[in-house]
Amino acid sequence: MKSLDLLIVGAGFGGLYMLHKARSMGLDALAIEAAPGVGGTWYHNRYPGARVDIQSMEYSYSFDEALQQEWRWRERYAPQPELLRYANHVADRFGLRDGIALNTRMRGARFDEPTRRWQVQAEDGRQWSARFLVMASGPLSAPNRPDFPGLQDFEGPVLHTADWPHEPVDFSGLRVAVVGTGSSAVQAIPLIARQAKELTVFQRTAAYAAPAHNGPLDPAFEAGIKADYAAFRARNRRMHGGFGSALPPNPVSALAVSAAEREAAFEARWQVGGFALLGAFNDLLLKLDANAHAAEFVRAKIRGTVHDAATARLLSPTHTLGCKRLCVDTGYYATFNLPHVRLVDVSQAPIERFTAHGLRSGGRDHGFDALVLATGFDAMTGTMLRLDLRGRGGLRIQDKWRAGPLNYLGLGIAGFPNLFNIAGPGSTAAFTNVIVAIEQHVDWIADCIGHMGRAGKATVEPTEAAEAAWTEVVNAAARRTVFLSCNSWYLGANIPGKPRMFMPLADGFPRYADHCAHVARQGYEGFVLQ
Ligand code: N01
Repeated sequence: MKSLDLLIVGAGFGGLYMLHKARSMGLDALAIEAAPGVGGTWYHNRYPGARVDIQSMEYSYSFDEALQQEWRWRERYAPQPELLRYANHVADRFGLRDGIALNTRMRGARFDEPTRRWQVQAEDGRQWSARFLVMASGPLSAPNRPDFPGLQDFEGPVLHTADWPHEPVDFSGLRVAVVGTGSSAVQAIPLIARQAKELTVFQRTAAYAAPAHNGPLDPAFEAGIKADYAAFRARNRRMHGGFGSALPPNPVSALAVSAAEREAAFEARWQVGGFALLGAFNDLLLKLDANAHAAEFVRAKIRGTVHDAATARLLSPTHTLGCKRLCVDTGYYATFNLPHVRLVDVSQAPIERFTAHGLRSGGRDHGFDALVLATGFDAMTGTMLRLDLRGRGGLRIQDKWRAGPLNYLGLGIAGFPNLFNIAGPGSTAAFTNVIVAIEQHVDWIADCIGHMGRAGKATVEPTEAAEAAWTEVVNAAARRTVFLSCNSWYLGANIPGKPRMFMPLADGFPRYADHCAHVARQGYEGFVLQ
């Protein structure tokens, strides 16, 4: 069994940077990756229209000045193929390939107390012994495939947005069904509609989508940022979500201005596009009555776009804006004006069953030739809970997390010494430009490992008390927002039977990062180092 300092699970943006960082510290590290290539999310989510919803100049690594200067993004919001090229470029540029075992799916890992090492097994039987185990397996990496009755009877192809085929998919001449209307569906639907003979969209909850206004990246804008990229990154790291410093949130309450001023502020942000809308006022994600104004603004946009009044009504969300992640779109609502596109509401009459040639819902049969499941993910915990992961005393992660993903700072788990989690529950990653979140996590983990070496410590593990207090910090942060007012993947509400616990930290990245740094300065307060 090969012995390592560090085993990293995943070679997406988290795993790649962790591997580079570990090697730069002289550690013997290996990243195992289930896919045949690097890139994680951007390897798997190849559905038509897949692109990032944070601007390219921000959704990229900041750890290397030469890398950020030399890489040229083509569009304001990078599409999936470009992001995948970027991940591959990083793997080559930093010579990471020989530290990555592709086609290697983790089966499980067990903490061996006598040796204080993790014994890690792959599905194919290979094993490693590692002092540290870093989970860079991603918060949105376990596709959710609802257990629809009769799905196996459907005779056409069944695709999932998060597990899209690598060969080109051609929907020409086909009647296509899409189930789901979250971020993935909102990006895919306009492009599928261009090809398909007929498109039927099955909607359980209507989506709020703000326009991306995507386009070629302006070279002058790029040059302006590159003139002092470090300062631009530093400004973004002080923003609530780790991005958007070019247009900071308006520090005014939506309730403190006239209706006309509110409308003008919403419209100005709508013209900027993407998440800018959520920063039109400082309380849109904190107060339901402030939020209601922004929600109505988007509904008016939908009514103004969609010609058929009944379809517009159905497309208009009634839940709190931003409570489920705001979608960023290109032509989503207008797609429903096309004569061959139909919207079917499955909120009242859920999908009863699939048949050989379609599905039955609300007592009606709907026929189609190909099915796209845009049904999202078992988010934040799904990937880890599918592993046979056992900590101290054989404690299974499934038992530890029976009532929800207990952790400290999102980084460590009591009972699982020397295991670190990147961008998981308990951290702000889901509300942050995730690359900013990843860099902060990796740097913190590397500092902790460095500290242990200098202090001659073998293990680091949070106390149960620190973990319990942190769970309360996460819960309290959620209670101060509007995020508890709807069913979302943040709450585990999209997966039947999953415990309801608000998983990400809604406290803002700067405050969280400062707190993690404070914990480190205090000698890793809340952790036991032995
Ligand atoms: O998944 P989702 P996603 N019957 O969970 C519906 C990131 N992302 O892949 O809302 C019928 O949002 C479900 O309905 P409901 C981003 O963080 C980013 O779209 O549960 N319908 C919903 O409409 C995002 O938030 C980008 O009632 C069912 C849809 O399926 C996250 O990934 C692009 C159903 C799932 O939506 C997840 O997005 C893509 C059932 N049984 C993703 N089960 C960017 O833009 C589920 N649904 C960067």
